Amino acid sequence: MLFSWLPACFLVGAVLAREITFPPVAGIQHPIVGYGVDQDTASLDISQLMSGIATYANLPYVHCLANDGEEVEKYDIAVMGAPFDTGVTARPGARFGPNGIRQGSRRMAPAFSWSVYTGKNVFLEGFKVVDCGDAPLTFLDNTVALKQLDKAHKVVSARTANNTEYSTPRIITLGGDHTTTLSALRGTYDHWGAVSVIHFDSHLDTWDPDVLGGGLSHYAGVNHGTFLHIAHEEGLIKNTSIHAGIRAPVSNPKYDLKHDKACGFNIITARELDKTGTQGIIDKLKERVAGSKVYISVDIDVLDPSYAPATGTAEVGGWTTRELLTILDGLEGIELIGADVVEVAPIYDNPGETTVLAAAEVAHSLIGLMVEKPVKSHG
Ligand SMILES: [Mn+2]
Repeated sequence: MLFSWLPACFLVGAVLAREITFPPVAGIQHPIVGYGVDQDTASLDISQLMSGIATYANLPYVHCLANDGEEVEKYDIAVMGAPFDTGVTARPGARFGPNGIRQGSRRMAPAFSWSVYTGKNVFLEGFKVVDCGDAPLTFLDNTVALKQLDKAHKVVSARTANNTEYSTPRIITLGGDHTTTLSALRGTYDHWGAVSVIHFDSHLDTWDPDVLGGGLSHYAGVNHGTFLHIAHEEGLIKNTSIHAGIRAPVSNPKYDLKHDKACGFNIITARELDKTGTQGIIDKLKERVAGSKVYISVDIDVLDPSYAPATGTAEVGGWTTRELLTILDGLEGIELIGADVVEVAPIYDNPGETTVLAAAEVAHSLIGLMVEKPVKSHG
């Protein structure tokens, strides 16, 4: 009885298979799924997700770095790659991070992004999110490369946003090694002044350049372990900043920790999560940055190497991807003016793409925080 309908089913299938009607070429080779979907009736041909050029989450590509005078499509949140990895102290390879993260996001698209947790679709909340491609950075001279990245941030954030009420676009940078955050903070300073940084990382990254590399030359002192010291020195960040997920050893317990505090940071260690749960971490982060504008930097090495093996300076004993996403989403309501996910070096990933999938979802969470709380710039 149970199987009596099966032959009929096969018959229908066979007939349908003979009557395939191909869609027009534009339908087969749809460049980007992007926007233009009707929120109520949005349907998606999922075969389109893997076609065309890979942008982050199949978002439209916009030439945000076009020359003066060229017309540029407007946007509110810009995803921009920073292919730079010559400021690392361990494994290189993060210059391929931006495209790795895009690859990790190929199954994401505005038409397929309603959250089962919130019921919302962050891409369809009135703020236009686009992919600007990568900033052009030389790999032959770090000083020049970082100046190029400074400029890219200034150009992309200086355009008038698509939303009429909130006129300054916000940027999510796909790293790149962690040095790239320095350029992002120089960019946000122009529009929002000094900000609190929530820094997800296994390492402090506030090392004094005289201790980490700078003894050799000034050039060597600007690297992925010192950029927060430099950001503090340049007055870009507030003394209400905080690290989360710290577990890597320090070289001098007295000096390094005192110096970290002087740079404006409190520390949440990785194991604190075992005691307080994710909500305890969320509460502590929110309390620390209350009343200030916030920049979130996510070094993917905050995750345990079992969840993110493809990174420059892996440290065991970290958080799970679910824990990190719960904490990020729990920060809803903060005034997020810029963010990044960095230190993704795809060459060390596994065939399951564990790291780039995690990084893509981290960026998705960061976009969600931006959309939930629009922020007006001061000029
Ligand atoms: Mn870092």
